[in-house]
Amino acid sequence: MTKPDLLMTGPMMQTIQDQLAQRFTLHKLWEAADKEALLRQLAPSVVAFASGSHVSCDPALMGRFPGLKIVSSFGVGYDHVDAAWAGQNGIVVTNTPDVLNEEVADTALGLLLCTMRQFPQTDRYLRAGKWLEKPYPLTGTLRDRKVGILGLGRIGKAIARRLEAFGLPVVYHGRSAQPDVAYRYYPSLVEMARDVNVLMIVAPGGAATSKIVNREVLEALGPDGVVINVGRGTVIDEAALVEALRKKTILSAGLDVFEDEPRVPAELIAMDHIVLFPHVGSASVHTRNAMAQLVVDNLVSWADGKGPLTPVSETPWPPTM
Ligand code: NAP
Ligand code: 8YV
Repeated sequence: MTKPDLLMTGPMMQTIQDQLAQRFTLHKLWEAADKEALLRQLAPSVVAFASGSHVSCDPALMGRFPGLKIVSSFGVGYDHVDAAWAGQNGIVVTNTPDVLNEEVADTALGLLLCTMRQFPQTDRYLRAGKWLEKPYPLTGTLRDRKVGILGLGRIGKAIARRLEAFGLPVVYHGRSAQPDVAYRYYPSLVEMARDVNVLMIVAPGGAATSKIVNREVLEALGPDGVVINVGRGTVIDEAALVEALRKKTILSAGLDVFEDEPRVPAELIAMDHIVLFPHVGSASVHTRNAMAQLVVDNLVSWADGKGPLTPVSETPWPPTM
């Protein structure tokens, strides 16, 4: 039996490559000396993509493959894939939801604790021999904090459960209230920011959320306010955040995601009162393996005629159109 042609748009975990090579004829775009020639050669035959966030799956790329039927993307966020266009063109897009909820929620709480209690800075202080001179200065605290979650979805709820265990009140903002959720809902992000002193961002990227955490929201958060972002860098107006941190109109920030990764603004890197992680929310061996398996399982289930396992909302399965 001939194997269907699959294009891998950029390097992916070895286990994904090994498993997919058993079921598909795997073409690795990043290894091609002449990428344009490979794209031209494969245009008539490719039916599937496996994709990370390194290459944008836009209409210009997907549109070159008239037989393309599925894009299996690594990660729960899929802002690098034009899923609306895919849906309109009979292509199903899959992501890797749920298997990373607890890991990313752990990271969010770790980042919040590091930011409030300055743990990375205390480590640097000890290693620099400064403890021999005097104790580390007293820090801020999680006590008396109220957390507003922007994006109370799968990961947001896992974060909220942890915050409850820490004894912190939780409220949330999204496009709509969730009837089965007991936390207070704010239809207005600015109003929520005014009522909390931690803004926990775990909303997706893309046009609808671009820079929604803007100067007005940061001003509403106020001088005791802390921003934690494990969603997408594009959700924050990064220039406004830098200005707020520089002018101390907010207290601090803990950031796992940035507007133009892996480039991080020099102004942020120079600030010692904030905490920066290199997008490690889901980055444990355990969780990355689970995500990898879901990328493979989606493609294999689809190729077996059983349908994709986790299609995104823009491309429901079976297709409705
Ligand atoms: P999810 O279950 O779809 O939750 C997303 C939440 O965002 C929903 O509650 C949704 O509420 C809200 N939302 C969506 N669009 C919005 C908008 N325009 N304005 C305000 N709220 C909006 O997704 P998830 O699985 O929790 O993942 C969330 C995001 O986390 C991912 O998309 C990804 O960007 C990020 N992430 C980051 C890492 C990392 O390593 N740092 C790892 C995994 C995921 P409504 O529908 O009510 O608006
Ligand atoms: C991954 C993520 O680090 O799932 C997501 O949306 O942001 C992370 O889990 C990312 O997808 C890997 O590129």
